[in-house]
Amino acid sequence: MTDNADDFGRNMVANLYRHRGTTVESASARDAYHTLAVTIRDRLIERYARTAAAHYAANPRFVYYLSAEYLLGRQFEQNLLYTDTREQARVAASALGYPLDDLAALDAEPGLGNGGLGRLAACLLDSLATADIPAVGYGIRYDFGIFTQSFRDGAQRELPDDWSHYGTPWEFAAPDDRLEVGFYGHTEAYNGSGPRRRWVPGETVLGEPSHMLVPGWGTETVNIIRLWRAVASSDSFDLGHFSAGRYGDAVENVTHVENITRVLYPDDSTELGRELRLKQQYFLVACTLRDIVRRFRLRNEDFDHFADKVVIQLNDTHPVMAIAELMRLLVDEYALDWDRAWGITRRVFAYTCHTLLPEALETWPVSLVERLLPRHMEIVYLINHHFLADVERHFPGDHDRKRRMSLIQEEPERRVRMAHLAVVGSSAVNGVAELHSDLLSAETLRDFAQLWPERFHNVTNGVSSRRFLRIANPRLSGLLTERLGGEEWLRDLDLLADLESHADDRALQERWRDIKRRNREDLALHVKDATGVVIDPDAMCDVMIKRFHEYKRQLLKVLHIVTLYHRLRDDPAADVVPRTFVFGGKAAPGYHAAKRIIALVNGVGAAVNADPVASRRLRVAFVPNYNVTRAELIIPAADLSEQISMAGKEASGTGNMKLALNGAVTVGTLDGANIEIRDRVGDENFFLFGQDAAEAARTRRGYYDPRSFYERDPELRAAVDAIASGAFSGGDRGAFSSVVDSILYHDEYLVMADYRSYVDTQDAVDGAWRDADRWTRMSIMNTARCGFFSADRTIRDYRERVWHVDPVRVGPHHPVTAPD
Ligand code: RUG
Repeated sequence: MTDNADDFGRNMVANLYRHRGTTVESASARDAYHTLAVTIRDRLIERYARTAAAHYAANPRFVYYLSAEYLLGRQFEQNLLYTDTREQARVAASALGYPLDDLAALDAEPGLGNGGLGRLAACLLDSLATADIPAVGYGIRYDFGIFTQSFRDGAQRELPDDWSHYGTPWEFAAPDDRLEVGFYGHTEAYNGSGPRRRWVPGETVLGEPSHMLVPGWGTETVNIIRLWRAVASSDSFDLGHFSAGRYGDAVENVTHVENITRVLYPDDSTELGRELRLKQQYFLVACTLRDIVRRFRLRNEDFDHFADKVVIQLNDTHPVMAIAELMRLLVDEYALDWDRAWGITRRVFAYTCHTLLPEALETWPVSLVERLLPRHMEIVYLINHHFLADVERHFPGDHDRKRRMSLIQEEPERRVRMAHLAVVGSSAVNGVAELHSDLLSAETLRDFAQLWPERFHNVTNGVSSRRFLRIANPRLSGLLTERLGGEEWLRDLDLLADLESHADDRALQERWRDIKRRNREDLALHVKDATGVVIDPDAMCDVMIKRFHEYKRQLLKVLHIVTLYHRLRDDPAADVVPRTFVFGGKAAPGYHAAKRIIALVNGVGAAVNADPVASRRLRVAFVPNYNVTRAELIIPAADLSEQISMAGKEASGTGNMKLALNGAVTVGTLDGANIEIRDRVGDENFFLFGQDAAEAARTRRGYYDPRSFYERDPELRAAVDAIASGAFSGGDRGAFSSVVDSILYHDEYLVMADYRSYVDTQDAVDGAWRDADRWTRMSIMNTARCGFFSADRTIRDYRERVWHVDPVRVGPHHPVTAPD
């Protein structure tokens, strides 16, 4: 497709008529946005058609990535960049009377994800396409995604995130490809080619696919992400009830079905909520596997080649029922014998574990699985039977080991262990940072790593340099491109290392500082708009952006802020470096302890910001509704990156990588990928504090008395007492008593034990900040040495260690003839 401004403009006007049915004179901003997006999309669609044709011709092994969430971020800017049409789009937008940036701001961020897991999935899809790997991402098209966060009296409020209220130009629905998914019912024996069993579902719903395009950068490849939505068949609507005026009853069935894909991670604190979650997981898996088998059969017949053409990457435990579902398809529907089906299944799947928290390794009550998915329960039992026989062969008589490894937990309630099913049914298992993978093998999945050491790998996470540097931080990327002599670094992030030898260059340092300052100015405008808080763009921008969870220790950060506040209150001339503390993050709706911490951050922020003395140096801004769009604003402005989880708890982190790449210096524990960041940037460019994983584990195992730290450390005591006294809750002493009690008497995440080390390290941060040249050098070194954390490298690791797939290059003139 030719791409001069005239062609682009003509194409856009034609699209305005065709897609919006309106004219240039009367086009609203939304008409203009939509039309522009469609015009950009036209460039991608043509590449996608060529990609599909190339894939069809090559019949390669595909990576199918299964994930409950994708945090894609806005598509508009990215697609402009990946089609290289920014200038044409700018001209065309102004011909319709709108500045391009105003239209870009109308682009809605798809609410399909939640946190690091979902954003990682999006980064990996981007890098897969960039590496020309044939791949499809499969997920759920949630109506409302996670939730929109706002604050009322400092407390989190959750509102539905109606992200596709106006429709989205990036999505193609395919109602013709709907398929049926069963639930409940029973299984029965019957005579096919010999005695067989089959499932007779008690309820069926329709899964409707849509897809979005996933272009690669600097290549012709455009892959897709295919998303499933539950839709009710027309006979679900009860006209009889409706005619009788019982409107609620009339749509009850429709609602029941469509609730399956209403929200991401429905609250699972009730029986019904848990059932809905499992339903959702199976819905994704059932639709996806049918689609994968369909795609395989476009070019292949014999299932013995299935694993040569298919690798299915399970992103955490949410899609793990896929293992039982593939066995059901192969054995029950395609009549393969069990051993042959199992051999294929095991070769096809690979599993990424993203956690060390026992509560995040899902288990489902056997009674629930039996009721909702009766045939799958039988299949899980059979897999378990064969597996335990295998364990017995390797470890004869070791009953305790069999109990530990079984797919079924017996006590206190019989439950299916999804992580065990994932390991047993996969050819590869990986953790997401070195420490994490080591701890998985040594502790969480030790029995499995002893049985099958060859299955266990590490693949350290990575992030998209295109989104988090090039798009998010145009000033810094402009400088990098200029210094590195072109944009090749966007494909090979290791090239950033060339900056290292210029880290002391005065002119570079000046520009570096200027860019940070201007990014802080931009952030200040946004913060003022979003929170009303005025921040000083010269103050150090100290950033903690991540989900709220006790193990991540936002509470430790709060104690530090209160300590600085007290120092200034006690001595207005105290030597405290001006800082803006920027927070962003949501807490799960049912996670009350995390929600109290959110309220505390807001309470402390209100007190600090209102204090005439403290607010001259310190400001606290909690940006509501943290998402990819907000991340793209905050990260480029950050000077200090808070990565302060209790060591041994954070699997990897990816915000730590994005921040370091943008020149923020980390203050952190030896947890997750912080360790690898520190190894690369150097000890002198990283602020380390606190207990490491082994020490933390020892502290937790031994006699730990958090109160003794409180009693010994006057600053800590003052901070805790202030919280307990109601100083940050309008005098209400009860408001944060649960928070205070938890750290004084349990302190599961060693906030008290690490406080002194943290505060002293923060004093050292102040010292480094005062020496502007030293700080700038540290900042440059962080960017220069973090090329390893590119998601492109992560994809290379997956290819070599897990997937064994080859790229397929898409030519500029590939014939466009293939179905998909
Ligand atoms: O908490 C982890 C992060 O440490 C990690 O960086 C990210 C991507 O690997 O996944 C996060 N995660 C883990 N999100 N949900 C889970 C639950 O298993």
